[in-house]
Amino acid sequence: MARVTQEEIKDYLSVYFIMGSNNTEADPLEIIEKAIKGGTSLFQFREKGTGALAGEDKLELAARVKKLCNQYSIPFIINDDVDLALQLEADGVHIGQEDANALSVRKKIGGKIMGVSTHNINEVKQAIDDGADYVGVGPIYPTETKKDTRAVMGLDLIKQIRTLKLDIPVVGIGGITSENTPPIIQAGADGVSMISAISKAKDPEQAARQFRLKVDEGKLSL
Ligand code: 3NM
Repeated sequence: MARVTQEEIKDYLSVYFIMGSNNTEADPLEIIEKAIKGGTSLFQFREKGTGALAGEDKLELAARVKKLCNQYSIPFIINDDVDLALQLEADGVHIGQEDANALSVRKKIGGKIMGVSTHNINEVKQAIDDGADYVGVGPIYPTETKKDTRAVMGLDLIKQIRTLKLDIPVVGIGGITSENTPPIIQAGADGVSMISAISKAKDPEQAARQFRLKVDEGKLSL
């Protein structure tokens, strides 16, 4: 697979929805389809934490979600599980600092999209050296969804990346709602990622649409 261009990545990061089956009481496929209809630009399959599926069940759900993403032509990315991403021919993987080494992941996945979670400027520089296509920065705001996050960091790291003119697309994560999205884009992020603000929304399609509106407005105002 040819490497996706940086401009394409920036566009994909706009409304970056992440979910696993344990992030909703409803049918995950229904939530994801609504989120895509509302304007989700990339989906990450993150089957982690209490009640997460494993083995065949995880594989089966991932395959169905991949099909859905293909149907709507948005990239399908898998969290952490590089072997599953290769098996399903996903569009990419996202790894954290505690997951596999980014350089070895890049070698395994060739031109697929690789995102890396980062929490300070050294991790960002390392991710760039290792061949990341984008970095995730967070938690921007307090979150209830992931229990083992680092300290809440606000917008400082995003601003630092931009001040230093590091050449890497950036997406914010952690406690993000459509209401608190504008300052993240103003600070220089290319997009926002979220779990609960869409997965637990009464109307996931409308929730995604609000995010899209805020991100598009924010980017236009820069
Ligand atoms: N990673 P919500 S915060 C998966 O800080 C994840 O790296 C984080 O969920 C990080 O949008 C987080 O519901 C959870 O706050 C985001």
